[in-house]
Amino acid sequence: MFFVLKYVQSETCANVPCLFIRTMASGTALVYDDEMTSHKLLWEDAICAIEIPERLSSCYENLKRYNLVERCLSVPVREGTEDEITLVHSLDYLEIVKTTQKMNEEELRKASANYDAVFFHPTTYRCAKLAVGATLQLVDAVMSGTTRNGMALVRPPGHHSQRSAANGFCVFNNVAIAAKYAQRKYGLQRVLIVDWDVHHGQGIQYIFEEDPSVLYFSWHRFEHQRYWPCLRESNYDAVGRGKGMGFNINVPWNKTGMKNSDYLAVFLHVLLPVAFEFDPEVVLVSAGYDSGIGDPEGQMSATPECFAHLTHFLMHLAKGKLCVVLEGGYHLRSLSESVCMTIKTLLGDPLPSLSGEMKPCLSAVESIHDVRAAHKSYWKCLSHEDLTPLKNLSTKSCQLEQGEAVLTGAPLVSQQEAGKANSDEATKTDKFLELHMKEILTVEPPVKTAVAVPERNVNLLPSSVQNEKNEDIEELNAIVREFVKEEKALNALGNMLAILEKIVKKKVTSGLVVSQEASVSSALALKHCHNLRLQKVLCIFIGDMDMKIDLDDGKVLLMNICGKPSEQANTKYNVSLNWKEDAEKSTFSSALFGFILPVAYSYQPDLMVIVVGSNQTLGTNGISMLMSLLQGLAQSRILALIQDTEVQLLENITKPLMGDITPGFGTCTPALQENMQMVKKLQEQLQQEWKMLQCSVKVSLTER
Ligand code: X5A
Ligand code: ZN
Repeated sequence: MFFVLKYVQSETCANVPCLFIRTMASGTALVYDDEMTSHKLLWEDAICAIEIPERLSSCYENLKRYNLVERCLSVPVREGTEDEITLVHSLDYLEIVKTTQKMNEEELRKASANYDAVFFHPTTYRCAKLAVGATLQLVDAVMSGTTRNGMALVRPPGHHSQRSAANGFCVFNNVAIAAKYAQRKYGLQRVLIVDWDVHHGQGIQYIFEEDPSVLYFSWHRFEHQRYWPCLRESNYDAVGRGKGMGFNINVPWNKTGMKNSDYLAVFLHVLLPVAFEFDPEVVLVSAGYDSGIGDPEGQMSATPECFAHLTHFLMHLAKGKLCVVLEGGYHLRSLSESVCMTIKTLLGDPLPSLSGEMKPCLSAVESIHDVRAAHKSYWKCLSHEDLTPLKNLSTKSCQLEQGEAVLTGAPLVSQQEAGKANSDEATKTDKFLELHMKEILTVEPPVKTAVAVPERNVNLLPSSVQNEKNEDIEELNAIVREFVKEEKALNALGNMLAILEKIVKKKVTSGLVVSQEASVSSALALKHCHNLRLQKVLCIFIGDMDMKIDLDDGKVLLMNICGKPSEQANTKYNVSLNWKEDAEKSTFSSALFGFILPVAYSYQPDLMVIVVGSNQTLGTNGISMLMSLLQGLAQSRILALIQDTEVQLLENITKPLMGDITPGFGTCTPALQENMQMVKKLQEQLQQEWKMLQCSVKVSLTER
């Protein structure tokens, strides 16, 4: 038999035997200890009342409910040492925190009042040391290769605390200490910190402002400096200082209600291009979930699966070395569901589709525009843009007017009324989330890849796999017979349809087929998608291909990535991306983040068909990157069709399909002017059709 039908089993799925041995670091660490719930507020304080012990315990309970705890490697906490804490904090400050252990309530109140939005409890010092130690245990598990990634659930949080000050519920700066620790212990040159908490981690900014070895990214509710902590230096023009210029990225939100597409737009158009150019050796996340829906502080609208997508993107940096550390998050249900989505993604489960309209709001696009303008001279991936900030900051009235009230998120009504409104709001979100999670967490297939490759190419697959009995494909062969006459193609195409049906029926997640004539196979595959009533299929052709596709308006979106320019004009559902081969090889990220992913996320396909033909111009790196990042769409349902002349690419395609993190993409910088111009032109042409392309205000202001 010429073709072999196999299953390749990804190992991270529970209760399913694993058919091959992974050679790379794998697994997800979970660092948690309920001792960190002992730190609590002992007196009345409206501001601090939300930072409660249940924040931690409810996350852990929910992880147990989803059977996620048993799938993680449980890593014990420890105390951070004085040497570790003083990597960031002054000895004087450490001594002050130490003294709170022996204080009575009166003294604790006084000590707390020295800082903005902070409370001390007799166990605070112990818990804060555990929070530091838990974070460092996670860094060790990941950097030593014990696990690929992981999450630390800690209290108190850290990102607001400064060299000599507690601030905003934070005592020791867990993530900042982790960055310094990773650099010292593992000799790292480049650390990326992503702060998706809804507040600005000004503590982290201050600590690394002049340090180009730590890239700090934060988005935060800002409202033209009216939102806490109301700092001038939280705006987009704070880009770092001295040698650190360009290594501090602030994305201010000037409106509340930011939703999935706004967060996604910032990742695609700001963070990811820069992060892939920076090429970190580890990624630390200041993971606050007060940026999620229902949070009384954040007032934003991102739903739990949004955090799955954010996590997924970051998993492709630093060879997958990703340490997620809890910061804020005050709506218990929203917090705990979002934490579960984060950990499911770290474990390698397919992602639920991102819900909501895929169109960033004008205010978000303005922020993105401003940040890109502020950073264009520091990052090659932004340098081609002709951007200037929208408003002249020096004349902009972003300082508070005299006597103007500071908005804290609570409306200007009595405390009692506000409390009632808040709890009504919270209950509404509870109900919404109960339904929403049922909707997005439909039963998933075990993460499996079905493979049909010629026997002689089996050795090109990443690991030894077990043969499976061939399916009875007579019925499918009948369909094939209508399509092609040659008997010799019959079994190959029948096998392909068998795999396609398995994907659609959710028996497997993805499939890989080597084909003697990829263009014929893809035409048949798309025809069969139509038979199977699939609503939206994203089809990406890579390389020279003679396409034989009927475009059934809207049901197929065709992207053709080829070296030679096509004569055909671009339309909404048929786009040619003329990509010139580049000696540098690591340049495809600009097309990926600037065009392919924004369009793909705007379309929201049910299935993806990726066809690789001859003379592809992306390079192996480009193909790996594309395959990896497309996993976030269509719940990872991908059928990959490879022309048999291109089997040398098998490994680069199969590994991402199985959720393996490729051994690093290297620093991704745009080189060819032609390619950059082409991406820009396509953005301009299609940003009214595919709204996730919008990242500057020039065009959108007049045409929205
Ligand atoms: C870690 C965190 C928020 C403090 C808010 C004070 N802190 N108004 O989310
Ligand atoms: Zn926060």
